[in-house]
Amino acid sequence: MRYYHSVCSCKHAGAWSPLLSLAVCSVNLEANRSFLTSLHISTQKFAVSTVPTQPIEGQKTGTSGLRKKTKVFMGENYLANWIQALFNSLGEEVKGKTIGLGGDGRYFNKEAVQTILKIAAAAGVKKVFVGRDAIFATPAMSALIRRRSLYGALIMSASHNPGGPEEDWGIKFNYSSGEPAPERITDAIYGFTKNISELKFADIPETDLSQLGSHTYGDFEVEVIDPVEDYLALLKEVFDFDLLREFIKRPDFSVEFDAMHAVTGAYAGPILVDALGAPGSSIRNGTPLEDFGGGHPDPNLTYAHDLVDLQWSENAADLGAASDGDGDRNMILGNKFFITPSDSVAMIAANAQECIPYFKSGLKGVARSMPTSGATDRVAEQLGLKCFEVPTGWKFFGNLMDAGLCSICGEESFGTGADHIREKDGLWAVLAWLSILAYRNRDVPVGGKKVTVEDIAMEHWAKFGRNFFSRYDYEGVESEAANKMVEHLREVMAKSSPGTKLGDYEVQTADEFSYTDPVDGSVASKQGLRFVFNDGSRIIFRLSGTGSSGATVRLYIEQYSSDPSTHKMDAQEALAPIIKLALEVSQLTNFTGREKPTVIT
Ligand SMILES: *[C@@H]1O[C@H](CO)[C@@H](O)[C@H](O)[C@H]1NC(C)=O
Ligand SMILES: *[C@@H]1O[C@H](CO)[C@@H](O)[C@H](O)[C@H]1NC(C)=O
Ligand SMILES: *[C@@H]1O[C@H](CO)[C@@H](O)[C@H](O)[C@H]1NC(C)=O
Ligand SMILES: *[C@H]1O[C@H](CO)[C@@H](O)[C@H](O)[C@H]1NC(C)=O
Repeated sequence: MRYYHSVCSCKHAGAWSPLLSLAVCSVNLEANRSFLTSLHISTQKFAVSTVPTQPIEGQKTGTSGLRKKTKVFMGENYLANWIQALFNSLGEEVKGKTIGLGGDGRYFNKEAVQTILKIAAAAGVKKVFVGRDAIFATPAMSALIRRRSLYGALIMSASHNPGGPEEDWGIKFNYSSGEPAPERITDAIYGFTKNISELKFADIPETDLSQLGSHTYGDFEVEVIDPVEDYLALLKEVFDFDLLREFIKRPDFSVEFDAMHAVTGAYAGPILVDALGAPGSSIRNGTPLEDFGGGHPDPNLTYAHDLVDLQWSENAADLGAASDGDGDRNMILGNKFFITPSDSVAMIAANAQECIPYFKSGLKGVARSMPTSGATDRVAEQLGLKCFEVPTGWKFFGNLMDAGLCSICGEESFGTGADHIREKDGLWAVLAWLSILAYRNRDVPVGGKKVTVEDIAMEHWAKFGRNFFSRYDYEGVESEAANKMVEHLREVMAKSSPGTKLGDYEVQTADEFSYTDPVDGSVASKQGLRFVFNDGSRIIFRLSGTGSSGATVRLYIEQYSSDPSTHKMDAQEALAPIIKLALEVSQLTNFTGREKPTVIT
């Protein structure tokens, strides 16, 4: 149920105190009067309080917004300063516009909404769509922006970082109109945080976020909406819900989705259970909690251990899946079987045209981030599609999609997506896998021999070859040591012309990855050091976060094999020779003193 453009919101004010509703109504009556007397639409404003403030250090904003400890954000004016700086930098342009607002359900989101609404109203925003209970998954917000042509949206999330008063909080602004470039916006926000002197708050009451409905305060409107509705409508356009429903209700099929007490808990029920008919018991940790139940909502083999334990037990579901804090990433498991994110994007791409109605006229192209395995390239080659290799960061995919060059894309870091939106999309990936299973099993009678996740992977590898892949992270390496290792690698690369032998491998290219965006011509350089070998194997090094707390060295290793007799091998076993080579070539242990990685994915 939704109420559009209500003039007086008294009738939706049931949950407010009588005093508050009265205040709202009087504002609205005044709004009407001014409409009648001046014959101008929306000239009447609510009162605006100006509160002096001072710049606060450390509000440097990146393309993914601002992320700090929750306590820091809760400090006096900290959030308000940043929000004010954002609206200052948007200036006149944001006046009269509609934006979206929501988050991943973490602690402090609901409080933050009230502050943001007051500053947005004072800045001249016309309308804000807020998710009920301040909930909005990142991909669902992208869907909302596109379906309702919003000016932009604010998303409150610190992705997979833990939530709670002692943990993390974050906010980012997604600017949809594309101009000026996001970097220019983020620089401007930062600039304003450094010279900010006053905050402007509209004197409007707190909005009840627990009820759907529209609230009008003068010429400002807040509409509390169902955060699932637009997103679900979009998914229904992408997937064959009838096929999925028929499949899910089979007594010999089971799916298990772990929402990790994060935002997809609010989506899994309406989508998997209500719309697709999965039993309620197939969703675990399905209630979004402000502290994610004390967990780390990161869908990987370590943190989704509940699900992993289940999938390696006698009670394993046919498809096991998990999503992260804000709903943009995913992990896919079969019965005692892990689909690497690199394989997932390749397998979805290979099956998309047949199994997913949205792609029925074929794919426009595919893309992967540079460190992601080349499995997708093999699919593209056989299907005659263009495959783009881009730096890490979703905006590179977004550009390709806006230009109509890419339909499906993915990253090794558990991000998979398509051009129905401009973010990675966790539940989309789950429905994509369900679609493949449903389609492949459409003629298998109940009780017959089902095509499993593992079968799909084995068939895929038989057809395209297998790109064994693993990532080694060395966290907290001394920055200087890491830099020296990179210098050393650059020297090795300089000597590794095509045809050079490194151990048993013959170099095809050894370079530092640089990318020229085919759409806007921008250049991203120094995106990682790569050794690509003639047999399709690769060794890649990337360095991140060289700061006081040290750097993280990421080593990505990939071994290609077209020989089906190897395809059942354990990845670490298959990769052992090339890992050994990578460590020799880089002298990693010598430089960093590390015998073992901190994490192996
Ligand atoms: C504050 O910083 C912004 C962004 O750098 C700049 O555009 C603006 O002119 C500055 N305002 C004042 C009063 O210095
Ligand atoms: C690595 O250690 C070995 C043995 O200590 C030494 O001979 C070699 O020079 C070192 N290499 C580098 C690059 O530091
Ligand atoms: C899983 O995610 C956590 C939290 O982001 C990370 O610290 C850990 O290294 C990851 N583990 C694996 C196996 O990727
Ligand atoms: C914001 O979202 C829109 C719609 O999904 C997308 O087109 C745009 O690229 C996004 N912008 C950024 C900076 O993420």
